[in-house]
Amino acid sequence: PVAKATTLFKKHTKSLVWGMQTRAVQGMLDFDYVCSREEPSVSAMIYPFTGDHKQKFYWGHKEILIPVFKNMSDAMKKHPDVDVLINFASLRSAFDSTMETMQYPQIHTIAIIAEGIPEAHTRKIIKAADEKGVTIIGPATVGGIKPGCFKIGNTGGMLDNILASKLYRPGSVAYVSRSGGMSNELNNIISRTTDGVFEGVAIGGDRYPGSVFTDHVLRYQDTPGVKMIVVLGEIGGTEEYKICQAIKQGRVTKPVVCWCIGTCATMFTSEVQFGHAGACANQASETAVAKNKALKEAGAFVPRSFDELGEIIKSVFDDLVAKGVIQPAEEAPPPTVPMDYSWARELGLIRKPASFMTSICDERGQELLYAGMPITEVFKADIGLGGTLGLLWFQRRLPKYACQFIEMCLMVTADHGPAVSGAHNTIVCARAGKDLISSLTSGLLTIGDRFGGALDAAAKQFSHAFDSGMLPMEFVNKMKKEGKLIMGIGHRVKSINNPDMRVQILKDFVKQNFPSSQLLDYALDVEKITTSKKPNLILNVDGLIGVAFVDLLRTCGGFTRDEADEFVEIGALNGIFVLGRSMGFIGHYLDQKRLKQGLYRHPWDDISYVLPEHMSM
Ligand code: Q5B
Repeated sequence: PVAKATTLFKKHTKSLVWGMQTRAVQGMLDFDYVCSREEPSVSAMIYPFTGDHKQKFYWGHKEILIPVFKNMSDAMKKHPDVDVLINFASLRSAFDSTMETMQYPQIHTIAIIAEGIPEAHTRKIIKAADEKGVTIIGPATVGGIKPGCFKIGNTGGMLDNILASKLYRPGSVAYVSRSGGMSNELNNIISRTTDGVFEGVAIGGDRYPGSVFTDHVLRYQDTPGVKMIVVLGEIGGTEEYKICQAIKQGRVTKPVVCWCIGTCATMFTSEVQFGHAGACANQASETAVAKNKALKEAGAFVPRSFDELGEIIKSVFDDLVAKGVIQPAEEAPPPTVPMDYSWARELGLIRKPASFMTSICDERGQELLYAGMPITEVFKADIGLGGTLGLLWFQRRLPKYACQFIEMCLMVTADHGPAVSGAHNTIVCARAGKDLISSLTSGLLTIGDRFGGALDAAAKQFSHAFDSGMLPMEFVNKMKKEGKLIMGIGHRVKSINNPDMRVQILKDFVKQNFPSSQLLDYALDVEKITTSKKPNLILNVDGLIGVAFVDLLRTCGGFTRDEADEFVEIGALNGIFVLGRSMGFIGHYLDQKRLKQGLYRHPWDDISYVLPEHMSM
């Protein structure tokens, strides 16, 4: 087998990250920055599921781009200085990607994060790694950290934790543990009791970790900067006995503080399987109690319980300081890294006025809310399309008759044939080969004062005349005098002789169901006058909906007068025609496509060409 490196991470170590773990990469970059590294420790990411591209990250206050490669070979070729790979692949692909990584001799350390990799696969990885001289950290680990140099993925937690445990600069204590969570605890204990962590590795909780306690303890023994070693072992396996042996044989001479977790297992009458796959004593020698005893006998510093671990670490450290082995360095403050906006907000440290305000719909929670009403309730209460529109347009739970009226309005305005302006435009657009949305909007854009868009103006004109006490005749005369058309009056084809049944249906409903129809009655009186002049000057569908809606808003009990007026003012009522007629326009679009109608060209004989005579100058 090829010899493995003693030093896994240096101040200039560069890595590749396998997997789209942008948060972990940002965490590594922030760590690099507080460590005053000159360059980011992540050179590139590998993600086989997208094409080559770049991802944006922060380097301190600056934004930088890190390349993402689809193929590992491209990443390796472009970044020959990389010697570490952090493998975030899932348990299904971790084996293949790790084996692939080992084909590149530039890589000497691989951290495998995934849990649940089959033991047979891990053993193959270990065999290949031994042959190629690659150090494996993991699987089933958070990784490791070397203050001032390198952090594997999410090790050490968030930046505030890294700062609190002073992981931005090296101390004299190196540790190795199985658990990633407990390595955080060690970072904390060591930072409080000594000059800090030199390096820490969590080898992972599997029965067959890629590297074992002694691999790291021996590395630490051979690393001059490490002055004392902490090992946090646990129940299960016999690895800790190899440390005993190394101490007894004089291979390890630096003080070793060691504690095996899981001493409580002896209190159970049956065998206990702890959280890690390997944390189970299959024989007496694998118990934490037996291993702690052996370590103590071998000369390691072993506390009486985990609670005492910090005290023992401190006393060993103080002794080394007293002997002059350790000269604690002067503290220098780390560079500041700006806090992420979302995190600062979560901590309540900052506030910012929102750029957007909304009061109709909230999709953030477990359930979608329409004006405060959960979507399940919308269906339970069976409020229908009219009720839903009431919630989203008027933010009110409208009475049943109002919901019904809205639905009827949508139904009667849904279509009025292919000849009307909007449908015509939709058809011409569809026949020009355009898509549904273009064809629909081309139809919608014709809606205005003359066609389908007279609802709001009718509501305003009639209510203004009515509210100011004008008699219907006075209103008609005033409009005539001012040369203005009465909105909601008149129709191209409908007249008193050819009544519009849509208007009749809505009129009957209003009369039977609305608490009051004052404005409708007023409009009908106006209609009597206008139709006496010309039979087609009827109260048309726009006019009827316009005035009836004013009656509804004013008398249904859900709105103040100001609110009712505001809805008319801001153009809510034309929305009814727009929404209803969209159904018809879409129908016309689909119809034209289904009928495979070709490009429309208006016939010449239907166009009167009235150009001016050519005059020579
Ligand atoms: N005169 C609708 O005009 C139309 C008058 C009036 C006083 C009036 C016209 C108008 C107001 C806007 C309105 C919605 C353009 C209509 C709709 C949806 C639709 C459509 C469909 C569907 C029709 C002839 C004479 C003139 C005019 C006078 C006309 N309107 N006087 N107030 N409102 N109305 N729009 O037939 O003395 O001869 O010069 O603008 O409510 O769009 O199905 O087609 O569902 O799709 O072309 O129902 O009324 O009449 O303009 O030639 O006028 O009547 O001043 O008098 P016409 P014009 P004079 S519903």
